[in-house]
Amino acid sequence: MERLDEDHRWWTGSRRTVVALVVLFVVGAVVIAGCPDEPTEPEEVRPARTVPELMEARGLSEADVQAALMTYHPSGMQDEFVMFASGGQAGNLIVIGVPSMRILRYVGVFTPEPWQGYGYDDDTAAMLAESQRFDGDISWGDMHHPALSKTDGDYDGEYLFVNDKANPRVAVIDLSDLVTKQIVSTELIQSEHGSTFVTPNTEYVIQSAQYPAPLGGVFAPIEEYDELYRGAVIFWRFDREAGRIDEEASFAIELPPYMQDLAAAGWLESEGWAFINSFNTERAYGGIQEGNPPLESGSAQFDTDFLHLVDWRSAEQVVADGNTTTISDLPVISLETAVEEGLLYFVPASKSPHGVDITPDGSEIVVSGKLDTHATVYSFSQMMALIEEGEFDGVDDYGVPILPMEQAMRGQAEIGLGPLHTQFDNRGYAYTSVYIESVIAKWSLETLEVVEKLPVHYNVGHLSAVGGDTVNPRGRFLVSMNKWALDRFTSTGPLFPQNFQLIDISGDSMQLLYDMPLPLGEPHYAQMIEADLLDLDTIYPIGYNPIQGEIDENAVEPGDERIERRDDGVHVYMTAIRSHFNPDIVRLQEGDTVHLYLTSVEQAEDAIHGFTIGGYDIHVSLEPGKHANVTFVADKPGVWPMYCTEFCSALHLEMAGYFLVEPQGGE
Ligand code: CUK
Ligand code: CUA
Repeated sequence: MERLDEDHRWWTGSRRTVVALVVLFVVGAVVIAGCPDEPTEPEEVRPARTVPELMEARGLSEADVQAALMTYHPSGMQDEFVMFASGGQAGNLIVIGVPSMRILRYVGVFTPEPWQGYGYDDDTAAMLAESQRFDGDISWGDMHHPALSKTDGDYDGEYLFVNDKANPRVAVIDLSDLVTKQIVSTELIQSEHGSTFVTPNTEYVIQSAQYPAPLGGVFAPIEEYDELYRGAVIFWRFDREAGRIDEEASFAIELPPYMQDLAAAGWLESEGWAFINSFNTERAYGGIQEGNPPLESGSAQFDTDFLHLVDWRSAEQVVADGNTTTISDLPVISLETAVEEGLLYFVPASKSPHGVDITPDGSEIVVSGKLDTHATVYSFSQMMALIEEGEFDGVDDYGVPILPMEQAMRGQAEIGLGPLHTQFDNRGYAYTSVYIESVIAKWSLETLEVVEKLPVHYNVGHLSAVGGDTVNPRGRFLVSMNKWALDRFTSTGPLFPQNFQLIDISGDSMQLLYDMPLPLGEPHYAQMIEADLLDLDTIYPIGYNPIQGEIDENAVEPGDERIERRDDGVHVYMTAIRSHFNPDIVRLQEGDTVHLYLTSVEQAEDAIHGFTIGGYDIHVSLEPGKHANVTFVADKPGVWPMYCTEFCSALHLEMAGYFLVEPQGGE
């Protein structure tokens, strides 16, 4: 450090001082000598302003300017599409306007979200707590795949489902107010990945396991992997009237201990069937220290793995007939029954398959191999014919019939290195993300020929086109969800953002329009829908409890504010309106149980209040009309200011009051 300082303090060295003075003198002499009698005009340093000047100064091409004009939204102009993206490990949902790529909202799902008061009031705290498996205390989630509800195979804009891979959970988000309404969890499986995917009329939300484990969360030695470890697929029944998953009407099917991966539900021709790909047909389970190959190579021995075909319509009947075993509160169809009843078939898929996607007409299923270069296009009708005629290439170790691959597929598209996921447009093209090659490959569904590859930056995982996984893909835009960002953005240290790249797919060739750094999660998948297909309420009726879905029984009417001391504690009926809480002084004794009923009696858009009491880890968001209940024990004596946390009016700072907690025994 000292040495560095010495080197840099050049002005302290006497020799350097002499050199510097000489330089200054010479420069000064030149300046004076060069000074004519009349002063020269200083060169104009006006910053670039006109379009040509800006293009020149910033080195922009015409394509850049065109891209800017396609994405720029002047103040007040709204986006045509809305993208719902997973927030990854943040366990929340990200709402993004497309094509501007502006983040509009986060939605708390598997993780407490302070701004929304999500996880802090009684109802949301209970919802998060009840979703805990094995009475655990999980504070995060690993969200992967948002799924919009569908009617006749197309988005209907009513609900959205998301999954937690780490702690098998599925959440229901209501698109009338963008609030998480329900989280269901299961102890049947110990990890999941093939979720959430919905059947064409959202009869079921599909959740399939990933890493096999004994069903029901019991222990078994890993040496008994083949015999006791299992995968499973759960069909969560969605009750659209109630807007909730009906756990009672849900069921599961036991699967062999391959690592089931993504899932998809067929539509139109293939309606009634679900498709789940898998890897690790080898049933490797690692054990590097014990002389086994690591899972990455142990699971890559065979040339093919299995795409699972599941007849969920017939499975419904088997469940109705009671031909199930209950595990972890779910009726489970055993593997044996699934085979007997013809509910489950396999067809080989190229090495280590990842995506599984249904073509818009529902007639074909596209599966890519991560360690292969192809996307395989399976024909649903050919597979059904093979099943009908009982033409199998034998069975696997669990007795599941295997369809011959060659006769099951129409063909293969030669895509490139590491193809993953596929989406579709309205002009007969498929778009496949190619991870290792870092490109989006556009190929013709008719000829199975790649027509174009667009480099993306870098290592694309999922991609999302507008309606790209429906019977009605819209084309227009595609977002490449890249895992690596490398040199794209100003550095933020060792943790890089994700890179969402917006691509225009409406022209003859794909055009990259915009790079959006995403500073959250590792988002995996997203879905895009027309903004005007959403019908969001912006004001709740006064006293509405968004989680209960009705006017809360403790809703407070203006004029009805009060504090009641009862046997079970102190009941505080409080309203919020610009710019006061009423009551604004709450007198308590140490140890009192406080039942706080908070109603916003605002009915003006965007007039949002927040409520907190210092010291008590309480925060509530009060959108217009919203009601929330907060129960807590006033166990910390003292003077606790309460205040509004949203700058709601000119007198927002005055929207405050006190919780006075008198110590026991009075002091
Ligand atoms: S996965 Cu992440 S890139 Cu969870 Cu759908 Cu393929
Ligand atoms: Cu209400 Cu600030």
